[in-house]
Amino acid sequence: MSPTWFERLSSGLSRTRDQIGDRVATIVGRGPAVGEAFWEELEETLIGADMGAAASMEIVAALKTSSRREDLADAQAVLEALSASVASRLPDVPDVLAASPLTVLFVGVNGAGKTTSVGKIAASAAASGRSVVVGSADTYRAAAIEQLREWAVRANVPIVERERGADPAAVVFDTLARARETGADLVLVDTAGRLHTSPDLMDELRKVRRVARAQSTYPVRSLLVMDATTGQNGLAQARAFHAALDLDGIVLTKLDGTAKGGIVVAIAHDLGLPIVRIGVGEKLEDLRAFDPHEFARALVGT
Ligand SMILES: Nc1nc2c(ncn2[C@@H]2O[C@H](COP(=O)(O)OP(=O)(O)O)[C@@H](O)[C@H]2O)c(=O)[nH]1
Ligand SMILES: [Mg+2]
Repeated sequence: MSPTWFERLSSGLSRTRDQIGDRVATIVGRGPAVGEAFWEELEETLIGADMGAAASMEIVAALKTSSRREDLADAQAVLEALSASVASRLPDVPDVLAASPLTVLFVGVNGAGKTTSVGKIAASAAASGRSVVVGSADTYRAAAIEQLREWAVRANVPIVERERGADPAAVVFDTLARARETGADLVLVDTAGRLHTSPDLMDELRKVRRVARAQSTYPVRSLLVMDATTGQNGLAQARAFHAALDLDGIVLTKLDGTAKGGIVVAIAHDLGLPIVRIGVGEKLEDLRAFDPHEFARALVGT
């Protein structure tokens, strides 16, 4: 039998979980006294998993006040309290992608997982009966057009593209025209990777979005695709993208390659944006909706 989503998620987060679990076992194992040193080390452990200093402090402070000493008698009790506290800090909101009709722009730096995420989301939406069109607005690299085409074929959804070097806004224009003709209810637009430090490229994205809004009555959402392995650096990028584009959510990829899965907590704390999808691998079935309780359990390991 192929592994369930929770098994894949857990396996993807194993490096983070091992790190948190081992540290908690060590610090609890040092003795029954849950003193200042214990709390300090717990906080360091959370910061080490990339939850961010502010969120880590808040979590530890909350655990400290809510728990009487005997409640945290063993590592298991600490992990359970931690899991509940993490889950309570993660946004539990309706799926941004469930809206219909909808146009979604996928933005982010190179290699974050934009093209594969568009492909995976297109495939699962089409499989669940939605009418999808994808637009290939990464016109900088011929390989990107090629790559999205492969996904579109696999997902059995129409793709709109132009030649390399074409104006991405023109691709979006065409894509929305196609969506209108075919009555598609979900339009997914891949864009070229760009650094948040490039004002010209940020302007280009704003233009793409303006055209998307002008060309159709579908609401337009902008999702940042972010590579979880980039940690706090990725978070700084996310802040800049959010400031420039007023994002609607995050697609967080590559949680399988990192011991820093706590970045989810930092994203929620610092950006307050919903995590729309999480990725734990390269396969189609490795990208799914985010569930705070499920995630906290897989992250902390209770
Ligand atoms: N391990 C892992 N690899 C991923 C994940 N998401 C995407 N990738 C890989 O990351 C690489 C870059 O992805 P791509 O979609 O081309 O990034 P883009 O430049 O943002 O369009 C590809 O090899 C993907 O298969 C993930 O969740 N886990
Ligand atoms: Mg790409």
